[in-house]
Amino acid sequence: MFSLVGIGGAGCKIVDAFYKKDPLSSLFSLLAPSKQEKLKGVGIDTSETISGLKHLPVENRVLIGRSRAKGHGTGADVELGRKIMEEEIELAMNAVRKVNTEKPEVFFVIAGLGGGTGTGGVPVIAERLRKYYRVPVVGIFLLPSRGEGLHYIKNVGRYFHEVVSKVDGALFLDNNVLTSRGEDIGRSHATITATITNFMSIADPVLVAKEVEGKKATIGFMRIKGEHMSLKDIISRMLRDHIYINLDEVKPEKVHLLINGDVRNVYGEGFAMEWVKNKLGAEVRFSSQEVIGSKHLNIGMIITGVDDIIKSYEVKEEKEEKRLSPELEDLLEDISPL
Ligand SMILES: Nc1nc2c(ncn2[C@@H]2O[C@H](COP(=O)(O)OP(=O)(O)OP(=O)(O)O)[C@@H](O)[C@H]2O)c(=O)[nH]1
Ligand SMILES: [Mg+2]
Repeated sequence: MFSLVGIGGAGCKIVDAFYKKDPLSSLFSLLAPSKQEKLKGVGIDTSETISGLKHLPVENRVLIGRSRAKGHGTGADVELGRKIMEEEIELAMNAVRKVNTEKPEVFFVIAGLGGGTGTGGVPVIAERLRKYYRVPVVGIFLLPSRGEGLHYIKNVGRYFHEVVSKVDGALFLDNNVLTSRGEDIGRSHATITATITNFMSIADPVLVAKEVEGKKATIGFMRIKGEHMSLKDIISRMLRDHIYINLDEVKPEKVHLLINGDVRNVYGEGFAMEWVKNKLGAEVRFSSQEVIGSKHLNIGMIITGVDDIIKSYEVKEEKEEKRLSPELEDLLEDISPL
């Protein structure tokens, strides 16, 4: 069993999406307890937009920083986001404790990096969750599109290492991958949110936590018709269309493919392993869950060792103040203030 904690606008929207009832799962709920019943999620934000969420039960939402942020968010002020979370950590933790009547095996803390509430709040709450529950806390972090402005990018560069240091493993999905292909930011948000909820619907959370322990990673998901298909074709399609970090910037160490469906239709394991080794320099592992007769294959991927994504955020700090020439400095020293 896993539990979700969403922080800031992005984190809350994604937790909300987990609670969306899809018609198929409510059909299955006649046979098995519905996914929603087992789902444990809390959304924490400094913005009133939290009251506009569609699916997350109201008692699972926490508005923090009423007096400092006045319900308008922090305006990408990370130090303010941190301060608010520190001041109201008990309010946030109480909501988490109330929702999690049983101790979960893994926590997923979800936030967009670059804004103030998520970037400032994650280190504070992740640390508390780890201490209190003593289970792995995995981060799911969304990265900003370049079009959102330099301030967001700088915030990522500045706070990246701190945020990552407070979780047991971190998954990154970058909005910039989709916007640089011409998608608008709204579509990018929707696609990445669906990737996360779909991936989690087929992945074992304990396995994910083990796989990414101490690492930086990304995830992908796709659903294809379950016709005869080579593993190499599946992997190359996934890498081309459904992975949301720039693979040219990183040196992955391992690719783990999770296949759920009628796996008798899939072939070519050895060739696929060779192909990935040559293309990415990464090892490949496969796990499958056989669902005989299923018309679709649900495919998930975990790519670990994407540490270099931070490199493109390491923007130089403000240019050093221009030094005055020594002659001018002497001259200024001579002019005594009035
Ligand atoms: N993938 C995805 N990214 C999102 C979504 N919503 C926001 N983001 C991204 O998350 C980053 C941070 O934005 P927010 O979550 O709105 O920021 P915040 O944590 O609320 O911080 P403040 O509003 O500044 O206090 C931005 O780069 C957004 O593009 C979403 O639904 N999906
Ligand atoms: Mg916000």
